[in-house]
Amino acid sequence: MKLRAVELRRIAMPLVGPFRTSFGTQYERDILLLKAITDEAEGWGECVALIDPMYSPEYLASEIDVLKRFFLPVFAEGAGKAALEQFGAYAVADRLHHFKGHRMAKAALEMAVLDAELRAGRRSLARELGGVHATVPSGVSVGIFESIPQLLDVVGGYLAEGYVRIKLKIEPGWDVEPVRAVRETYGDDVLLQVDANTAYTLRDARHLARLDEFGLLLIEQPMEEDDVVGHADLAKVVQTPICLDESIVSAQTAAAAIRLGACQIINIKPGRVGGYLEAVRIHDLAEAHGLAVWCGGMIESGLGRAANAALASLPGFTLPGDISASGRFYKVDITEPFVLEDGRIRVPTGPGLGVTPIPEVLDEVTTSVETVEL
Ligand code: OSB
Ligand code: MG
Repeated sequence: MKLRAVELRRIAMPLVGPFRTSFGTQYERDILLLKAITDEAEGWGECVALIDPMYSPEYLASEIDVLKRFFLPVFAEGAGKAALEQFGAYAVADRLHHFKGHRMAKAALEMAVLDAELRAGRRSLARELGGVHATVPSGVSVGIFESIPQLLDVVGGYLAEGYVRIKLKIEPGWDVEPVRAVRETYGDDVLLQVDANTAYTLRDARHLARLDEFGLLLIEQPMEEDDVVGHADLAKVVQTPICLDESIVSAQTAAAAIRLGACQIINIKPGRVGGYLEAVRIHDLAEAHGLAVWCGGMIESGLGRAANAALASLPGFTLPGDISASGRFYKVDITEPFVLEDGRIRVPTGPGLGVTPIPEVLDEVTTSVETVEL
């Protein structure tokens, strides 16, 4: 396959409501989409970087810059171009490995090339990655609210919609009481977990152990991303299984975290780890070690949501992911919306991602487009 050009498109989509986490509040999602234009087909990539470097060091403008300045030129000529022609999507991570970080940009480019290749070969992403399920269970991530009654209302609404797992965002001052309230109101059968997005330190270990009585599935990334050893220490104090998100940026960091006993569960986000192909490696590694994994979310549009559903259909994804219906975040999605069916999301079966942006909707949310010829 010959990569002729890559279109970089920024879109802005309003969220149905503010989404507050321990690192900030989002009202709108600004997303970079890549379209790989090849001699055989076009493919879509979605960059999950947020507008600010608050979740990870990456941010949208940095990813656009690194793509244009360093990554795309690699495939314009010489060995990079030849590798891409011979190995397709597998060449992307390999030829970009010597550039540090910016995994979300690498992942987006790999996703676009992979989608183009699969569309050309009429193979689905789920089939390509090793998926085995036609649908995946759908969990929902619930932000921090001003009051517990407000939170209970929102959680009740999601349960009524059929979500099979609730994840509560927590931070110091919003942890034990909201969890207790949800348990007391909705019962012990609700699959419930929490996500701190690095808001605590090891000094909070005793406090976090107070969550043990609520039978949570897991506590996600309680401490800083670099504090892998701290998570191993925390695991000795709290009974709730520890799940890492921000700390796991590659199969190598996953292997280290597993060896140290820093986590019993891994949240796999393809963007954070440099792409869907690396995500599969982490899935395989975790499976070999007997760890459960689940697919995280980055408030994706229908494109990223489609790819995440494909990934989550692999056999080691034994916990419900943050793959909610499009309507959880967006009134209008740029693709056919993903909907809940009995608490599950259908894995697309068409070529590549199996979904395509609806041109009129895409145009409406687009804030800029530029094309880099290769
Ligand atoms: O930590 O999982 C997270 C959204 C943005 C950045 C980080 C996270 C999240 C979520 C939302 O929790 C997950 C989703 O897309 O449903
Ligand atoms: Mg998280």
